Amino acid sequence: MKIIHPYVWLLITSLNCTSEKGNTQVLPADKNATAETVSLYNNLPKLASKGFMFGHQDDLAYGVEWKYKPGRSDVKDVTDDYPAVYGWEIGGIERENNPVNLDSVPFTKMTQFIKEAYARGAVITLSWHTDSPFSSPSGAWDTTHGAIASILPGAVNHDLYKSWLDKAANFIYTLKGSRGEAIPILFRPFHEHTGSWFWWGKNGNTTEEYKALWRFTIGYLQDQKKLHNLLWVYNTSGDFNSREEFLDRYPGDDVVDLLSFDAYQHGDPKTDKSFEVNTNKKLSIVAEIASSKNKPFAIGETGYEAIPDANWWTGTLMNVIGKNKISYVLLWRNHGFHQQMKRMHYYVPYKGQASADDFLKFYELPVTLFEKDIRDARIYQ
Ligand code: BMA
Repeated sequence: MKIIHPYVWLLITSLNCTSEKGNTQVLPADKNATAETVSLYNNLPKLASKGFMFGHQDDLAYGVEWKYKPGRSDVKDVTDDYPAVYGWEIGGIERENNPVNLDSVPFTKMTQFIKEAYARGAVITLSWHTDSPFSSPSGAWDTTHGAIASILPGAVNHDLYKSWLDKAANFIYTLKGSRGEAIPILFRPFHEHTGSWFWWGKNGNTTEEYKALWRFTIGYLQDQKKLHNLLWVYNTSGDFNSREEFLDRYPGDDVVDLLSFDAYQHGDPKTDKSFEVNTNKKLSIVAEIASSKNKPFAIGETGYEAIPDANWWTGTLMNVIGKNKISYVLLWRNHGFHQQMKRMHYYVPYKGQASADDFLKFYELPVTLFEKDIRDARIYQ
């Protein structure tokens, strides 16, 4: 038997806290996280030992052929069940008096959808395609270099950035459960940062600037805005090939709760297996890092636009995930026909869609967790 030195023992126990129920709980990055947030964080690995939660962006707001129909969801139309995870996007909240996000979803409706889903026991994650600080409202895709440097403390756009965080916090304050408790949120800001398509991306900013932005943001939202319901999701794009590359701009174990990356299927999976093989490899890299850091991990975004392959769910996505014990996989939004893109833009089947039967098979697999599978887990208690 290994003898543990008393000092090491003290260190181990001080990293954890003990709940009223006597269970040892792992604390998230926010040491003042609310009870529900701590419970969710501790339930993520428990759920991951059973399977992975299925998530969908904007699920309750619209589907391929509908908009704002109470209770409706393309996932539910096909499976008679709701997703276990809901992704919502707050891009646009930083604009002055702006009632809708960048995809025209009203923030008041978003609040309602989030409350509804939380009341049913689901998990909420938020992303933020924040405007560039240089020419608001220019969008997240203005990649003019030096954007991060311009919003760090002391820099020319710092007050502007703080005013954006104030607006985001005001929105997050509206997310309350029936007892007035703050709804826990998996917060995934500055996502796909290893790519070069967003202003916070790799090309236009140094590693140290990215880390400083992350650390300033978490500090401001926790200490100034008193938000204690956020779990912080670190997210890269799918372009890393090693532990070092994935962690290049990692801001630190003390400010990150979950690890994730985004990767999309392109090309025909029937003739080209590279997405499946490569994404599975990347997931294994992240799984190893997550295990060494004792943190849950996830696929932050994925999908095959318009899902032209009838077997993509069981034939490709299941192989991408493989044996990796991810917490969740989030499929991107079901916009329907996109006027600017001039093509269909959706990632989950609607009733009658080419991959709907396979999606049902995927749904029925014991490892895929939808709302009915997690309802009894009482993840917030
Ligand atoms: C992208 C597309 C865009 C959308 C953006 C933010 O992937 O879906 O149409 O504006 O995400 O949600």
